[in-house]
Amino acid sequence: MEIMECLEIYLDSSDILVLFQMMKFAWDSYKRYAWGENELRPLSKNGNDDRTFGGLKGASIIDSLDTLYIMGLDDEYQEAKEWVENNLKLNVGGEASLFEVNIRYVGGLLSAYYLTGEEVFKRKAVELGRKLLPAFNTPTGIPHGVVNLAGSWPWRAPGGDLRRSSVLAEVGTLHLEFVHLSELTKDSIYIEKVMNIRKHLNQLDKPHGLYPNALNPVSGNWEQHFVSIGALGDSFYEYLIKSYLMSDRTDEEAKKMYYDALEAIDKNLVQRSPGGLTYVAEWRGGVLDHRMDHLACFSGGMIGIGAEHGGPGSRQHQLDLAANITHTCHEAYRRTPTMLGPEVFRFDDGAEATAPRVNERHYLLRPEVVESYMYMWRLTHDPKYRDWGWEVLEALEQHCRIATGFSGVIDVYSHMIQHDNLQQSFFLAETLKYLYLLFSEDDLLSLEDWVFNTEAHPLPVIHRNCTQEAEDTHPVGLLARLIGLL
Ligand code: DMJ
Repeated sequence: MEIMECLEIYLDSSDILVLFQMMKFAWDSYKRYAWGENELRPLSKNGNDDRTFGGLKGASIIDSLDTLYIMGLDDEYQEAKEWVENNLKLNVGGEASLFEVNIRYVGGLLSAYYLTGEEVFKRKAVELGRKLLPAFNTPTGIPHGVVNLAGSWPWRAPGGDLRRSSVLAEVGTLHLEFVHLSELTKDSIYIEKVMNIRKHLNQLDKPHGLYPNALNPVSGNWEQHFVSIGALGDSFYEYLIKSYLMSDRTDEEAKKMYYDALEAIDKNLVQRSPGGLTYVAEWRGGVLDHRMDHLACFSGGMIGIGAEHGGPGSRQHQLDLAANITHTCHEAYRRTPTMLGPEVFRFDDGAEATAPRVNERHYLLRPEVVESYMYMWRLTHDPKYRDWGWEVLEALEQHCRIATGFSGVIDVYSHMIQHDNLQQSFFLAETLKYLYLLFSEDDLLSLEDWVFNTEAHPLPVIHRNCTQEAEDTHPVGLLARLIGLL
């Protein structure tokens, strides 16, 4: 079904209308106080000018394009599109996070292009993608975390210091977007860059089959043995299974790397608390740290979507694991008076999915828990996932909504709410989108036809029958060949 056809049906639902209004309120607030800036600071009523994006502006606009479009917020989508046409300047000269620019800007523009067919989004995505290539000019081709958008870039970090470590989640979260950049430009350079990273990671020795979170872009070796599916590791695993799914299930190498990694995680990191909660601990040189980041809660959904393809022997086990992790993340929310989850929750010294440390109690409007609810709902249709999503929606309205926008909160355990003064762009890209999809029909962005990048920007599955005509020259054929060669 066409997306716009779907909308007419879905807009009858009152759950959907609430989400529609929340998105409109977040958008209108950003527009009123921070238009063109990266993010809204709702308490101070101005824009957030952090340098993560190297001087690029309008992160909230790019991150919102597809959400506005699928929600049918037509006027707002038009405003966003016009801003991209007239104001998105890519000739900036700052140092940007390769990962953040890729997932938010390149991913957001690609997704907007695939949903709407508007050439401007494709043109900007490709232009920006090209500007990211100097990051790969290292002795190993493992990119730096930081790229100078002005152009040529040596492999030394700013100030001449060697930037020693590249981060697993950062180097491993380029694949989906880069495959599509090659697909659109018919230039294999993007695929070659990310296949080189994968090949390198695949052939490294791994302690107990686990991937450490940091590697050296000069030597290509692991920097230390810290393993986590939360911060620094998370979306590397996500992009393996999604690369397989986005390739119409032909990318066997990604598939194997994903299931091997998951097996090692299951064996070494997955734990059960005394109270019966399943969680994924972190691993520091062989010693377990019994904590989970909020970020790690995406893994319920990831393991869920992968369960189908891991073979009949593991399917039920992986579905149970996905459901159990999602349940634990719900508990982390349910055990706070605000019904919002903390940034880190622990399972030691008597803690059970709670945050004893004061500096780990914030909620930044993050999406990972509702992301897993959405996937688990689509996979099981168990109504509890919609109930849990509704709880989050109510908590957002009660505690995060202020007169001038949405804001994160500093302590989810306190009845005296203090706001952090930031409406993160991923709140519009991910949190509200996943909630909207949770309450929509399954064929709105069907999981058969779309994969979501790690910023929730949908990218189409590259169906095999679209690739057969010109297999020798077409980038997807080329991808297939590169995979075959490795
Ligand atoms: C988002 O930018 C992405 O989901 C990323 O993978 C992790 N962090 C934020 C949201 O929490």
